[in-house]
Amino acid sequence: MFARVVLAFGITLTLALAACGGSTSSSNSSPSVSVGTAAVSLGTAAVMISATGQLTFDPAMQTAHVGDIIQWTNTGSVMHTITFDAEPALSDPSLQPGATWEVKFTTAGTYQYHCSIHTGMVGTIVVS
Ligand SMILES: [Cu+2]
Repeated sequence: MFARVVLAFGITLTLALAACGGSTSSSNSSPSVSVGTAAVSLGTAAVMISATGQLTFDPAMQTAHVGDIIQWTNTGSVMHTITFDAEPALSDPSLQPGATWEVKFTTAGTYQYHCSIHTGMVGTIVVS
């Protein structure tokens, strides 16, 4: 229970800081790492995944090809994150309801991710 309270406070603080900076969201960054790039918009999505109000990624297991734009949409009413286990720089720390986030992998591999807010909300992208 204590951990949940701390987590909620941390989210509130993050949102407040984003507002002070004149930025609507930390999602405005466009991180790029050796295996891929991420941004709010990279182009037309080839693969779509929903971050749902049922606290799932749908589909949880998704295949894609190198160079495909993968788009997550928050279709629920609570904030989620898209946090890559091994590539945290590609992550979206605050996917607001209705918002989207895109990632394009330039390297084949299996990329596991989760929502750092909701325990058990996990997904996998297999890029070939
Ligand atoms: Cu979530």
